[in-house]
Amino acid sequence: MCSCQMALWCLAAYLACHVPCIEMRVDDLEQPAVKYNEPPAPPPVPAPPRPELKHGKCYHMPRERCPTTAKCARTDPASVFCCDVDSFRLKEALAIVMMPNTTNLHVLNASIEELDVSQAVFRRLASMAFTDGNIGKIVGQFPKYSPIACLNISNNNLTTAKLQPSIQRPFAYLFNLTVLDASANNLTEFPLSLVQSNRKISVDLSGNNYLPCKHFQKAMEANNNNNSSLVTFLNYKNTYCALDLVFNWFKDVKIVQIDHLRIQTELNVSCRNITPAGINCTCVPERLELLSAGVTNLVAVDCSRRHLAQLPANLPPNTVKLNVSYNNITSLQAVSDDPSYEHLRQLIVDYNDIDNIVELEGSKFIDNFMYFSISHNKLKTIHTYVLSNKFDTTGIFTAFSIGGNYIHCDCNTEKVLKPWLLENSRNIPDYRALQCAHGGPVVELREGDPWLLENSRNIPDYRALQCAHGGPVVELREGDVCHAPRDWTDYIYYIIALEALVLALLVAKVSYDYWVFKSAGYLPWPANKMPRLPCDWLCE
Ligand SMILES: *C1O[C@H](CO)[C@@H](O)[C@H](O)[C@H]1NC(C)=O
Ligand SMILES: *[C@@H]1O[C@H](CO)[C@@H](O)[C@H](O)[C@H]1NC(C)=O
Ligand SMILES: *[C@@H]1O[C@H](CO)[C@@H](O)[C@H](O)[C@H]1NC(C)=O
Ligand SMILES: *[C@@H]1O[C@H](CO)[C@@H](O)[C@H](O)[C@H]1NC(C)=O
Ligand SMILES: *[C@@H]1O[C@H](CO)[C@@H](O)[C@H](O)[C@H]1NC(C)=O
Ligand SMILES: *[C@@H]1O[C@H](CO)[C@@H](O)[C@H](O)[C@H]1NC(C)=O
Ligand SMILES: *[C@@H]1O[C@H](CO)[C@@H](O)[C@H](O)[C@H]1NC(C)=O
Ligand SMILES: *[C@@H]1O[C@H](CO)[C@@H](O)[C@H](O)[C@H]1NC(C)=O
Ligand SMILES: *[C@@H]1O[C@H](CO)[C@@H](O)[C@H](O)[C@H]1NC(C)=O
Ligand SMILES: *[C@@H]1O[C@H](CO)[C@@H](O)[C@H](O)[C@H]1NC(C)=O
Ligand SMILES: *[C@@H]1O[C@H](CO)[C@@H](O)[C@H](O)[C@H]1NC(C)=O
Ligand SMILES: *[C@@H]1O[C@H](CO)[C@@H](O)[C@H](O)[C@H]1NC(C)=O
Repeated sequence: MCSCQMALWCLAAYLACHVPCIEMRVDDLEQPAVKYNEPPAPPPVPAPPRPELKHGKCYHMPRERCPTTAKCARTDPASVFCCDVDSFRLKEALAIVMMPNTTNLHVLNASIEELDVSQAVFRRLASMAFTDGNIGKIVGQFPKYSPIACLNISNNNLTTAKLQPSIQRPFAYLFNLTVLDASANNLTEFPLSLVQSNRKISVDLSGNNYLPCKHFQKAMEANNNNNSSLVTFLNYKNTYCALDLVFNWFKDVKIVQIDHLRIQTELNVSCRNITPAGINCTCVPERLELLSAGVTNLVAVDCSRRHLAQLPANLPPNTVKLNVSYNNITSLQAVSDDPSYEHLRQLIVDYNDIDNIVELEGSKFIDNFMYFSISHNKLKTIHTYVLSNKFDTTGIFTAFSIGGNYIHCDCNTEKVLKPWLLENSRNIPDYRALQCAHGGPVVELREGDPWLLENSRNIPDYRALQCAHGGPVVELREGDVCHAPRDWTDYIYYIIALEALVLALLVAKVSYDYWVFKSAGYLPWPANKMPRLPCDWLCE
């Protein structure tokens, strides 16, 4: 670890313990700057009148006020301001200008290889600022009980490595520190020791984009007994943190604004409210979206592999993605019924036990979805009408995934579903993986055949009863599924033709018999062998 950095932090903490009223101290520091604005500095004012106080600011002078005659000058009895110095000149100038009662120091643009904070000249400072320079290293340790309340090391090209060669916790002794400005550097570690002393502190870490988010989260979670945060982030909006691999909430984003952490904390709370209770879904911000109402955090919820028998309810507000893969869910009804599903755009229910999508008919989800994956379920039919007009080429691209379902295939499947799949293949990337219910033994169907199993004792070769089809729906051939009905109709035609033929023969025979009877006077066989019937009398 960087001992230099730690030393600084220790020093800050050390100083902090000596000042009871921090705010007052900071106010005192501000006052000199205001006084300086009056051009002629008349004899020191006896009791400082304390004009406007800038809370959370160290003694700080702009470049225009740089001393012209020397490197350092007193701007008021308690404050010293230096500009454009190197280590040697700084030492020299401070030796002259620092008084025992000097409590404020601002050094602008110091080019120093090693800044030793343990020097006696800094011992009495309550406000110490080394800004807008280039500091090679910060060494030494602030003395025990240092009164420093405000420390500004902004914009010095500092890295964590430069902060801590020798001492582990640089700010450990800064017990009176209430403001730390380490902005515009390149620190990679957060001064966590600052938040371990149970004191309130304001820190500005903006412009250090490589500080791990984990550290910020810890600092944000640090509360005193009163549940108010110990750490206030100055320049909050411009403070960013880096997500490392473990803290992998925001997938494609490396550097995020720290407000995302607060959002995540709130999200964790609503995530725990998902029912059934205790299923430990994880909820992450999916992305920000500008809506008319302002910026909205869209949420992705993952409840996969939770042994759920039904869809979870009471999702966090603005849930747009839900992953409930690998559960035992049988129904999609909640998607239509539960109001917390109304913003859903992506639903992943792979590897469940759902047997139809009819429950989604007319739901908001069907109108809105961009991705719906229901692969490896127990769908028996694809009710394509539920998805009518969904895959129009206009509008947002929509993907639907249904592979790994073993549906019941018949002629209708071949005539309706197969063309539908082919037509929408762009939107159904895995359309080739939609299967007809197994060819192969009926009893090895996913559901089996209960009747067959029940009566297996009486049907010794029950295992040999085969299903007709198997294989991808798109490879169904008309001949496989539609031949039975066609045979039947063909047969009907044969029968009709045969009947017509028989009728014609009959008519011909009767006509022939009549002609023979009329001309020869006898009836040919078999008419002459037929018994006389009552109606025959009528004929004669
Ligand atoms: C540090 O602050 C405490 C109160 O917070 C105060 O009593 C003490 O005098 C301060 N220490 C110094 C050295 O100013
Ligand atoms: C620290 O110094 C920077 C750069 O000069 C300045 O912008 C900032 O306001 C100072 N911070 C505090 C807390 O005084
Ligand atoms: C600080 O000390 C100097 C000389 O020791 C003195 O002139 C000045 O009045 C003192 N200032 C205050 C505010 O006490
Ligand atoms: C900072 O000080 C160095 C000398 O120490 C000087 O060369 C440089 O110009 C100064 N930078 C600015 C911005 O004035
Ligand atoms: C910042 O420090 C590095 C060394 O750590 C140095 O190479 C670089 O020139 C410095 N940048 C500036 C702007 O001084
Ligand atoms: C800041 O630190 C990061 C990581 O350590 C490094 O990649 C980057 O170049 C540094 N930036 C500057 C300006 O030194
Ligand atoms: C909690 O905060 C309130 C006001 O915000 C304050 O009156 C009270 O003393 C605090 N309690 C503790 C234990 O800090
Ligand atoms: C802090 O405590 C107050 C009551 O003391 C409570 O109303 C508030 O919700 C709490 N805040 C957090 C963030 O827990
Ligand atoms: C949110 O909860 C997850 C565990 O589900 C935890 O790892 C993470 O640290 C929490 N984040 C915040 C900001 O509380
Ligand atoms: C959820 O997490 C809690 C504690 O982390 C654990 O006790 C519980 O068993 C988990 N529940 C499930 C369903 O994993
Ligand atoms: C859904 O969850 C499963 C299991 O955790 C995972 O393998 C899959 O990649 C997730 N799918 C999406 C689209 O996030
Ligand atoms: C859920 O399904 C798995 C296999 O898919 C099975 O092992 C498990 O027993 C089922 N759980 C319940 C509660 O049905």
